[in-house]
Amino acid sequence: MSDNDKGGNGDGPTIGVVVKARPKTRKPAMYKVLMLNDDYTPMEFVVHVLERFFQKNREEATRIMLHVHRRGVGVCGAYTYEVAETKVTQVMDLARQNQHPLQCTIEKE
Ligand code: TYC
Repeated sequence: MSDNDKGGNGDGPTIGVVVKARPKTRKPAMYKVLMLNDDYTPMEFVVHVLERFFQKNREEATRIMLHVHRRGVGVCGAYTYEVAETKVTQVMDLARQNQHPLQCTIEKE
């Protein structure tokens, strides 16, 4: 008897289907919200945005703002798509209301 017909009924090999165990809940894809540097938006406005929309304390908000100021781009946080999209809209709306050119964008993790 070969390995493929153990437990068969004699009419041929017993075919096994390999099923990969997979939990029902899958981790959602995460998206980074990136902040971009510009020459005009005041540093304190960027810190305010990071505190208000990204739940950063003053120290962390200042660290991220300075990183963006020096490097050109930085990560504000990572969220599910809808949350990330909402944060981008909130930041851009507040920036526009205050006539600052601040830009942010989304990148899939
Ligand atoms: N570069 C700006 C300035 O010198 C500050 C700034 C930081 C602007 C981060 C945007 O995402 C930004 N006033």
